[in-house]
Amino acid sequence: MSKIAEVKAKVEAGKTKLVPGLVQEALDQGNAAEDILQAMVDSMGVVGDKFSTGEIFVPEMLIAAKAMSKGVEVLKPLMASDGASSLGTCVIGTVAGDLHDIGKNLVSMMIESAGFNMVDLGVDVPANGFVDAIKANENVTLVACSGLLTTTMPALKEAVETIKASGLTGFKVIVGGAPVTPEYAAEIGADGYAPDAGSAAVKSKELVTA
Ligand code: B12
Repeated sequence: MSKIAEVKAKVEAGKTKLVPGLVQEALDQGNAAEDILQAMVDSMGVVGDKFSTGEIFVPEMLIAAKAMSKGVEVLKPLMASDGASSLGTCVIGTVAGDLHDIGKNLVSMMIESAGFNMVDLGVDVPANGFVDAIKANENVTLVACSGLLTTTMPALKEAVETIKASGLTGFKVIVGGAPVTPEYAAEIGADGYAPDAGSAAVKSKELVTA
């Protein structure tokens, strides 16, 4: 089994203690950080499918997510920026009722590498939490809202509407997450949408420099 395949298998199995070492070994063997990350993202797809079919349950899903997060920690220094931020501050969070943060964390990492200072509000962020953070931080040029559940899509809508109704200006709002489509993003009044972390960075830069 290749080292990357081993990383994928151990993330799926939730081997939190083994994953960081395997990720490092995969890097040492010359594998690109992006390829290792993709293998772990693929693992989450497998885990989700197994959950759908009742083969595994929430605790297994949670432990696999923890294993992936540990692996991402090893990759982060290789993917994050050199600290030169010139595009302003980005406030990011997962909307109310939603506890999924792996995708949000990857998006945060990539937006940071595009040149933003990040203010991460974490998960289960009420709509007003975004508004409070825009007020509390200087030079907020971007607000990024993540939602992973079909049941929290209304919370995404509420977040965007509350931010827009706050009267605050000077920033753009980008949304994303597995159930979000470009059409839905436009419908709820977001300024931008991206399907994954890489394109989120490109879109974010485009939004604030346009
Ligand atoms: C891990 C996981 C969990 C973990 C989360 C741990 C954590 N720290 O994140 C735990 C165990 C907590 C969990 C709980 C639940 N989960 Co869950 N979970 C998953 C799983 C397996 C992986 C999610 C993930 O991390 N994917 C990998 C990342 C990299 O992908 P991503 O999140 O989609 O993010 C990418 C893009 O969407 C985008 N993106 C994301 N955010 C943003 C934001 C912006 C601004 C932009 C531009 C882009 C963007 O870029 C990201 C990177 O490329 C998915 C299955 C799946 N296939 O996704 C189910 C899944 C999302 N969960 C699901 C469900 C049902 C639940 C529960 C309701 C289960 C239950 N009965 O309790 C609870 C809900 C808890 C809650 N209130 O949030 C369903 C959702 C179904 C639906 N359509 O709504 C899924 C799809 C599983 C399934 N197949 O049924 N879950």
